Amino acid sequence: MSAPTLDRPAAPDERALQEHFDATIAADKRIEPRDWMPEGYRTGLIRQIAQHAHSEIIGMQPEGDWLLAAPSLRRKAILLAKVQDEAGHGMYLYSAAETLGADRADLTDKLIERKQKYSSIFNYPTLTFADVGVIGWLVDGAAICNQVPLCRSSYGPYARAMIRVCKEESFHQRQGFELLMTMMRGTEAQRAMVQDAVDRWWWPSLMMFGPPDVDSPNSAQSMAWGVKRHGNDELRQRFVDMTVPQAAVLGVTLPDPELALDPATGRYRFGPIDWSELKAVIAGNGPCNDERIARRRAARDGNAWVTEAATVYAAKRTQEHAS
Ligand code: FAQ
Repeated sequence: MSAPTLDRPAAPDERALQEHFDATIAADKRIEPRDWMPEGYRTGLIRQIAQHAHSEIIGMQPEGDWLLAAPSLRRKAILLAKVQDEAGHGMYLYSAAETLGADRADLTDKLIERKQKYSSIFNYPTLTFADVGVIGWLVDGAAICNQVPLCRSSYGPYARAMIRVCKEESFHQRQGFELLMTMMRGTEAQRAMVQDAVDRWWWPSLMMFGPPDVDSPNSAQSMAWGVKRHGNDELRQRFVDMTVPQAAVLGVTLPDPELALDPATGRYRFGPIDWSELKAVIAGNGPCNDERIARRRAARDGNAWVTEAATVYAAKRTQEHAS
C-alpha cells in the first residue's frame, strides 16, 4: 500500500477490502451499495435479482388473463390489486439491481432476448378461475417459503425489498386459500375445478425451488456469501410440510401417492420430481414460454414512446435541479 498523503489517503488494497467484506459477511452484517464487494458477488446478485424481478413481471400474465373474466366485482378488485402488487415487486427488485450497477432497460432486453431466466412456474396456462386461487395458495406459498429467508440476505437493498414483498405475498396466499375454500364449499363442479387445478400446479410448484442441491451450481457460493440462506431442497421440504396440512383443511388431494408423514423426522416424504420437465421449461419449451415473452416484447415495444418521454422528462428535471 502506498503512503497516505494529507489531501488524498491511499486507497486500501484489494486484500484489505476483501478482508473487510469477509468480516462483514461473517458477522452477519449487510453489504450496502457503496461497499466494496467481489465481482462474483455483484454479478451473482444481479443474476438472481434480475431473474426474480423478471419472474414478478412475467408472473402478472397468468393471473392477468382472468382480470376480464373474474366471476364478481369483488374477485376482480382483489385480483387487480394482486397483479398490481406483483408489478410493484418487480419495480423494487429492478431498483435493487440498479444499486449494483445494472441498467433496467438492459435487463428487460436480456429477458426478451432470453438471455436471462424467469421462474419456470409462469410458463403454465391458467385454464379456469380455480387456477387463480391455486396460484395464490401454492405459488405465492412457495414464494413465501423461498423469500422469507431472503429478508436476511447479506445484500441490504435486496433484503429490505424482500420484507415488503413477503408481507404482500402473505396476503396473496391467504386470498388464494380463501378463494379455493369458497369454491370447495360450492357445487360439485367447482370442487372438481379446484382439484383439477391442484393436480396441474402441484409438481410445477415444487420445481420452483430449483434443481436438487447436488445439481445446483450456484447454491454453495450463494450460501457462503449469505445471499441464499438455505439450499433448494430444504426450502422445498418446508413448503411440502407447510402445505400438506392446508390441503387437508381445504379437502383436496395432492397428486402424489408417495406423500406420507415420516414419523422419525416429522416431515413429509414425497415422490420423485420429473426434473426433465423443469429443464425443458427453463430451456424455453414449456407450454407458454413463447406467449409470455411475446407479450412482454409487445409491451416494451408498444410503450417505448412512454419510456422515452419519461426518460427525457426525468433528465430535464435533474438538469433543472442541478442548475
Ligand atoms: N425457474 O444453481 P441454482 C413469485 C435456474 S417470484 C427458472 O439452484 P439459484 C412471486 C437458476 O437461475 C418466483 N430457472 O440457482 C409471484 C440457475 O440458472 P443460471 C421467483 C430456474 O439461483 C407469485 C440454474 O437454474 N422467485 O413467485 C429455476 O441458486 C405469484 C441453476 O439453479 C425468485 O426468483 C426455476 N424454477 O437458485 C409472482 C426468488 N430454478 O442463472 C406472481 C429468488 C433454478 O445459473 C404470482 N431466487 N433455475 O443460468 C432464488 O431463490 C434462486 O434464484 C432460485 C434458484 C431458488 C430460484
